[in-house]
Amino acid sequence: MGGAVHPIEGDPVSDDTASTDLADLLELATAVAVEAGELALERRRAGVTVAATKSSIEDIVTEADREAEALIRSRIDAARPDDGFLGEEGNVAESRTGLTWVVDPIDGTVNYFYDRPAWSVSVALVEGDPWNGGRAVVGAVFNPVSGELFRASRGGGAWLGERRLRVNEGVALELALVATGYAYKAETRIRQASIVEGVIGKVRDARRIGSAALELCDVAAGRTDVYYENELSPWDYAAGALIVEEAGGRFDIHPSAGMAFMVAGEAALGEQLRGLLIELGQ
Ligand code: LIP
Repeated sequence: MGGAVHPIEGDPVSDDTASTDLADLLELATAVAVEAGELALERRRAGVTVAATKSSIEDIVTEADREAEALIRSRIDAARPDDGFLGEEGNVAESRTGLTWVVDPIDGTVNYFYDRPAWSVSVALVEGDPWNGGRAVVGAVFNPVSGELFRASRGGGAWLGERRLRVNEGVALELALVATGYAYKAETRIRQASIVEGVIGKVRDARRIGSAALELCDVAAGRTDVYYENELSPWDYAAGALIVEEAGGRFDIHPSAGMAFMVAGEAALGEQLRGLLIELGQ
């Protein structure tokens, strides 16, 4: 693993966190992300069907999503039974330590369903309320198809394998490669498309993976310059946001008269993009 890892400093939430070395927490996050990712890949190779839909007919869940989240939950409960848990597929537990594991067992579910090689397992440990200002202290994002494992600990840097990650700096908006994503509801996508129409002519180009966690890791790795999206949940971004921050970038969620949106990237570029999005009525 790359990078020194520091104990949780500052105002520890409890004696438990004060004495807990982030290295142990990061190792746990990594181990469960890789194990769940390997399980999901095995299920993908055997063939995948839709188990149910959620917010819309496009918002699908597979049995593998549920099985991977159950695996992660069982491993975390065995190792750290007093921590909270917030999983996309419904595993929720109150925290007794002030720490909550925030998990997307398969981020990029539609890509997974279509066997497109762009999906990931995202595991973060968040200090505070994941829905209201909580910040990850460790995070791991694993792409089982490519084998790429992105990791970060607060103060310990962001890593892809042994490579230290750094966001692109000094990029002007008009030369920025911008990533975004779209919601599951058609009426929201129509609004998002109108925003993209206003952005696309003012930047280098736009990209869309279909996994927020991988989009954030791409920003951290300098593969795109900046990423914005709205209607994401903590499980989509908790780990990737820490990876971006530890790569020298910012991750901000901006309230808006329209739809609140997040922006991730180098600070000055993120601010330029925020201004454009607000101007476009985001
Ligand atoms: C996905 C996000 C992606 C977004 C998709 C979807 P899921 O999460 O990672 O950024 O554009 O609409 O929300 O549902 O695959 O875990």
